[in-house]
Formats: sequence, C-alpha cells, structure tokens
Amino acid sequence: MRHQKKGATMYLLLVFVLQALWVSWCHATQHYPASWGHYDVCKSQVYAEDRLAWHYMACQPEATDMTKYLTVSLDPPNITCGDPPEMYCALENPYMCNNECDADTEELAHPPELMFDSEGRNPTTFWQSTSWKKYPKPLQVNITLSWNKTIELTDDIVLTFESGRPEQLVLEKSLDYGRTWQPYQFYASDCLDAFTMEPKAVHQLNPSTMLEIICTEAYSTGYVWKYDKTVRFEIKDRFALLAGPRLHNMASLYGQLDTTKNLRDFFTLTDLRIRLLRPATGATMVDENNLSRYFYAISDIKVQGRCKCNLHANSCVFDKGKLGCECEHNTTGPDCARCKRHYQGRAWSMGSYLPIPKGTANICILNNLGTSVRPNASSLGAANRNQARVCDNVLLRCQNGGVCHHHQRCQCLAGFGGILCEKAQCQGDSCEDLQSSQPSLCPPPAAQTLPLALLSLIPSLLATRGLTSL
Ligand SMILES: *[C@@H]1O[C@H](CO)[C@@H](O)[C@H](O)[C@H]1NC(C)=O
Ligand SMILES: *[C@@H]1O[C@H](CO)[C@@H](O)[C@H](O)[C@H]1NC(C)=O
Ligand SMILES: *[C@@H]1O[C@H](CO)[C@@H](O)[C@H](O)[C@H]1NC(C)=O
Ligand SMILES: *[C@@H]1O[C@H](CO)[C@@H](O)[C@H](O)[C@H]1NC(C)=O
Ligand SMILES: *[C@@H]1O[C@H](CO)[C@@H](O)[C@H](O)[C@H]1NC(C)=O
Ligand SMILES: *[C@@H]1O[C@H](CO)[C@@H](O)[C@H](O)[C@H]1NC(C)=O
Ligand SMILES: [Ca+2]
Repeated sequence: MRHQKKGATMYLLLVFVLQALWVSWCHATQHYPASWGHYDVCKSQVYAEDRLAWHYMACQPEATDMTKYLTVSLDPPNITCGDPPEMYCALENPYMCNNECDADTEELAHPPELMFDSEGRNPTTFWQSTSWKKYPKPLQVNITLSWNKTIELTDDIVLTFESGRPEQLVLEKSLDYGRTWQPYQFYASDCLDAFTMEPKAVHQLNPSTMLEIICTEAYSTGYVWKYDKTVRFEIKDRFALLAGPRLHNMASLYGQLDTTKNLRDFFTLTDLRIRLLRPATGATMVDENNLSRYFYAISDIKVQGRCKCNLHANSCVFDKGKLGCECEHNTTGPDCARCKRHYQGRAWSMGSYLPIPKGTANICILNNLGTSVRPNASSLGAANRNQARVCDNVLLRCQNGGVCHHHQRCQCLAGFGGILCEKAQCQGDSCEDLQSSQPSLCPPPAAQTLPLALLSLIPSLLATRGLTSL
C-alpha cells in the first residue's frame, strides 16, 4: 500500500512535469508559429491490403527568412548617400554633425545591402539616402524587394530605421512580378492630412474587415522615435482575427484559407515596395538652414515567409539566383500550379489544409484516356468546358473544407452536407459545437496561464489510471 502510494505520488509528479512541459512547448510554438501546422510531409508509405502504397498529404515548405533570396532596387537609382561625400547632422541637434557618408570608403559607405545583413553588430549597419537638399521638392525613395517567385508571408514585416521614422510612407505589394501594385498599409504622423484616411489600428479590425487597407499613426509619432525605431506590417495580428489571440485556433484560419481566395492572396506576393514619401522632421517646421538633418536610414528589414507551392511541395530551392518549389503530387511549375504532362486526368487543384492536421493532397492523376489518344491541353480544356461546373477549387470553392472532385461534386467533411458543403448537419447546441470547436492539441490560453487549471486536470487523469492499475 505504502509502495503504491509512493508510486501514485511519483506518477502525479511525472504527469505534472509532462503537463508543464507540454504546455510550455505549446506556449512556445504558439508564440512562434513558424511552422503553421503539420504540413511538412508530402507523402508517406503505408500498408493497405497487404501491400505498400503511397499516401499523399498537403505539404508546404518551412517558413524562413526570405530576405536571403530577394533582389533590391532603388528608385531614383542614385539616391544612396556618399557620391559626393556628405556630412549629416542629428535630427534633434543641428550642431551634432558627425555622421559622414562616403561611397568610396568602405567604413563610411551605406549601400542598400546593409538593410539585409545580419544584425547584432554594434554599431549597426544601415542604408542611408542623400539628405533633403532640394527641399521643398519632396524627398521620395522607392525601395523595391523582388523575389521573382510568389511567396506567402507568415510573420510581421519589420522595418528598423536608423534615422527618425518617416512622417509618410506606404508599403505596397505586387502579385504579378511588379507589373501592378496595390497598397498594403499607409503610415503617417497625420493620416488625414497625408492620405485623407482616418487613422486606424489593426486591433480595430474584425474578421469581416480583416483585409482592409488601413492608415496607421502608430509608427510615425514625432519625438519618441529615439526609443522605438521600427515600422511594422502586422501579419500576426491579422491572423489572430481568425485564429484567436494566441493563434490557438489555426483550424479556423486554415478553413478560411482553403475556401477564400482573397484571404490567401492577401498574404501572397512576388514583390514588396517601401515608398518613403516624407522623412522625419521632428518639429513641425523644416529648418531650411540645415537640411542635412533630414534623410532616411534603414538598418534592417525583416520578411518571414515561405515559397507558395500550393500545398504540393515541402521544399523550395534557391538555384542560380532563382527560387523554385520542388513539386510533388505530379505537379510542376515554379509554384506547382500545373499538372505534369500525362497527369492531367483531372483538373489541377491546390492542396487543402483540411482536414487538420494533414490536409488533402489533391494530387494530379494519370490521363485515363487510352494511350493512343494523347490529350493535349486544348482538347482537355474543351472537354472541361462542355460540362457544367458544380465546383472549382480556385474560384468557386466547396465550403467548410469540402474538396471539389472533377468539378462535379464536393466531397464534404463529416458534419457537413449540401452541394457546396454549405449546410452543417446538426441541430441546436451541438451545431455550434461542430462549427466552433476545432481540434487543438494545446490547452486554451487560460489553462496555460492558470496553474490551478492545470492542477485540476490531474485528478481526472489519475482517475482514469486508477481504473486500470491502482
Ligand atoms: C540623380 O540622377 C538624376 C538624373 O538621372 C539627376 O537629375 C539628379 O540630380 C541625381 N541626384 C543626385 C543626388 O545625384
Ligand atoms: C548645419 O550643417 C552643417 C553641415 O552641413 C554644420 O556644420 C552646422 O553646424 C549645422 N548647423 C547649423 C546650425 O548651421
Ligand atoms: C515609386 O513607385 C510608384 C508606384 O508604386 C511610382 O508611381 C513612382 O513613380 C515611383 N518612383 C518614385 C521615385 O517615387
Ligand atoms: C525570373 O524567373 C524567370 C524564370 O521563372 C526567368 O526567366 C527570369 O529571367 C527571372 N527574372 C529575373 C529578373 O531574374
Ligand atoms: C506520379 O503519381 C504516381 C501515382 O499516381 C506516382 O506513382 C509517381 O511516383 C508520381 N510521379 C512523380 C514524378 O511524382
Ligand atoms: C489537340 O487535340 C485535338 C483533338 O483531340 C486536335 O484536333 C488538335 O489539333 C490538337 N492540338 C494540338 C496543338 O496538337
Ligand atoms: Ca544592417
């Protein structure tokens, strides 16, 4: 008996320790949701009916630091300081002029590459523009970052300024390799004055307005710049609108990503552009006698993301200066956005995040028309056009995680029905449960912060064990 009691205490302790470890692990991974789910494997071998078979899953490359793979260009091209050499003064003190820029001296040059080198060095390294010599003509600079590949953002974009943060700037993005541009976010010390927009913050948005383009005054405020030098584009706060404050309900976000093209596109881009429109001036009046106080300097740009491979690849390689997905599931193309030749037995579709946690691969299948009739692209297109499309995985998607098959029917997840899986097959309270309860391995945030809640888990765990061995 004594022995058993000791065993029970040890067991309780072990459970407690394991729980604590598990909770802190969940806590850590939720703070850094770098790997957004369990989509790291594209296929695995399984035994089915006594033989080995491949099992395919949705997969995506790991999120990583995307600044290693970009090319940067400046407009105007000669806007970098140091040619000819120039002395700069501090914004807050026109008599403190010890910042020299000289493009021909390595220690005094400030080329664009210094926005992407690894920080942690002291003093910091930074790109710097010429000063506002031509005031009142605007001092405007475009910094364009190009990947020549569609990528998906997974974390906040963070710009760190060495100078004061600009009074006006716009972050723009392109989805078509720089042909067209859309604003991502406006930043100003006075949004109404600069862009005739009401100032807003991301936390004022809700799930139905989460893709709204806003103007924020949170990153341009006058004199506090010495202490906070960053300008952010808040990706995670937008995710949180769907996935909850600690991103604990990623299933909800995945469900929306699967079914809503706009949402996927919002976080997708090929190029980013930082349009610097007006430098920090500190005071309301620009000191025309000392324009060496006004310039832009950026020490670091952070862009975390991954190659967009349409859930058909778990790796993306950088080869000869070019990013490309290593496509699986018999797909091909830089984004795995096509079926391979001879694998066009059904229309291509992207993989699906649902059901959690492995998703659906939606692989391309062999042409099932006989080998004598090799269908070419146009014949396939015609065949598809002749049939009425019930669903389409790109445009008209099945709802609630359903998967479109042959454009003819939606295969719904358990608990949903209807042509587009739009109907929840449940009644009353259980219906709410089905739609809102998402399988999550991690305890809700409340349980993470309350050790009492944790302790209350243990008796129930012990009770189950009690049945078997105590
Ligand atoms: C940059 O080049 C343009 C012409 O391409 C010229 O008008 C301008 O003065 C130059 N600016 C500087 C700072 O050299
Ligand atoms: C203005 O800038 C020059 C350098 O361009 C500097 O020598 C001078 O001290 C600055 N301050 C004032 C008040 O002129
Ligand atoms: C910067 O880019 C915008 C479009 O995104 C363009 O209208 C503008 O002419 C570019 N150049 C400068 C110097 O602002
Ligand atoms: C972008 O990638 C394509 C191949 O996908 C290549 O042909 C083109 O030269 C690249 N463009 C640049 C500017 O690197
Ligand atoms: C294409 O798919 C088939 C299964 O449909 C698989 O056996 C084959 O290995 C795949 N080919 C490639 C190159 O992935
Ligand atoms: C494609 O196939 C159709 C019939 O299946 C044929 O009429 C057409 O000429 C083919 N096109 C090409 C480019 O091979
Ligand atoms: Ca740097």
